Amino acid sequence: MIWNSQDETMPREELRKLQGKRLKNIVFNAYERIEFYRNKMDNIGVKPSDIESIEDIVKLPFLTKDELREVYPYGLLAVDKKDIVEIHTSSGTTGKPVVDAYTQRDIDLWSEVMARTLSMGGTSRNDIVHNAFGYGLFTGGLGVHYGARKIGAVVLPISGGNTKRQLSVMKDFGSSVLACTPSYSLYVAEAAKEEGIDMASLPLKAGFFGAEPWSDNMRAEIEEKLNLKAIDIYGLTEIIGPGVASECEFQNMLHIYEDHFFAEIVDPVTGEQLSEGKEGELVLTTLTKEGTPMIRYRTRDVTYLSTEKCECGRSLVRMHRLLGRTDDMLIVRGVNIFPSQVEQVLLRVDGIEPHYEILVDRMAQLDYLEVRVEMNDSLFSDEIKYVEKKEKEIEHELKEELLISSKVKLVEPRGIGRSEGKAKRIIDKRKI
Ligand code: DLL
Repeated sequence: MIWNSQDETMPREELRKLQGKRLKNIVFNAYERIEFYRNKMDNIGVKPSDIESIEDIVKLPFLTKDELREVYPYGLLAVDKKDIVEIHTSSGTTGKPVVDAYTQRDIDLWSEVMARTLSMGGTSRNDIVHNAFGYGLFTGGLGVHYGARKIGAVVLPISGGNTKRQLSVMKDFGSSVLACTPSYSLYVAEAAKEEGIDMASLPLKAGFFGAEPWSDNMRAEIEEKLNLKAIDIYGLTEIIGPGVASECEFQNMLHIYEDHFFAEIVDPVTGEQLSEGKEGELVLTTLTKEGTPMIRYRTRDVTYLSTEKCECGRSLVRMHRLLGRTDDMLIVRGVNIFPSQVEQVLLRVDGIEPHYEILVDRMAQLDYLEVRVEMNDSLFSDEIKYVEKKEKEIEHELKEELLISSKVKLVEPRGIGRSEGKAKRIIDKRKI
């Protein structure tokens, strides 16, 4: 189901022209109204008049998360404070939070791109959207809320937490669409099992999951346990929140709403723009946002792009589901490791649940890597020698994938803490 056929299927040449026009406009405004951007452009001798088309974007300087922190909280406002109607921030666990300040038109844009997103999984005004993303400064809750309202569906603004209540609300009101983090959806399925509720008896048909890394194997598990079609949705606070990109019903890479958010892939070290299909860091530019425009923002998310035509008929470029982050890459004994690689391996193994933690420490000058994974009930009730055999088997599989050895510890069912929001998977004790 295509929400906005005209914009989502626009011929690519026309789209490039529109992007160029919008870029020119946003750069002009940012230069005029935001001292921070003016200084950055002056420093490298670029003027707004140097920007004629979307190809000229490479002339502009990058914007990094550290710079956003320097201008916290209001340094990137392009409008008067009185024109701002809502503010969201990231959780800021690693420093000052990043800020997104929206004008009414930005909220309208957010509603539009989220209506597109929810439509991709077939949401219509006949649906009941069970929104278990957190409401608050985090963008997940309100982003999905605005999209569902725009479509005219019913929203259940339940937010995260209180999992038993989630289940009774789902049952009583007949939730047909679920939105939450992928890890929380599995937690809900697990709670349903404990409560003796058969998920297949509920009317859920689609789920929109994002805000944290997950994999195709995890998708298969979610689809099976929750009996729904699982759609990957991507976004970040700095750009707008969720509603930057989403999979369509073909579940084959995420369409970026590039009439509003221009995407580039760059080499994370040299910053050089990479061609289609090459893996690198995603850089995003907001082409229409008024409150806090972002120009060439380095997301630190790693992916690649494809303009190959999708079966759904949209002409929008697609990005592969995230392959990792330039900053959550762990370097253990000199080898680069992404948590997604560990997850891929774990999801292939029987007898365990997809709840895990990766612990890195340094012992006697040597990096030590430990992966803790939960057993399922049946492995847990097996003899200890089977458990040990399983640990060895996973250690072997991990070594094949990561090329370094690790210690695997199987823990009891529900032995790993659950999160109602984003799961925290890495404990790196070396930094403390
Ligand atoms: O997580 C926005 C969001 C809410 C997206 C709800 C999807 C659904 P932040 O808290 O600013 O915003 O975190 C953004 O989360 O740079 C990615 O590293 C990661 N992320 C977001 N979506 C996905 C996804 C929201 N589908 C950061 N897959 C991003 C993997 C994701 N990682």
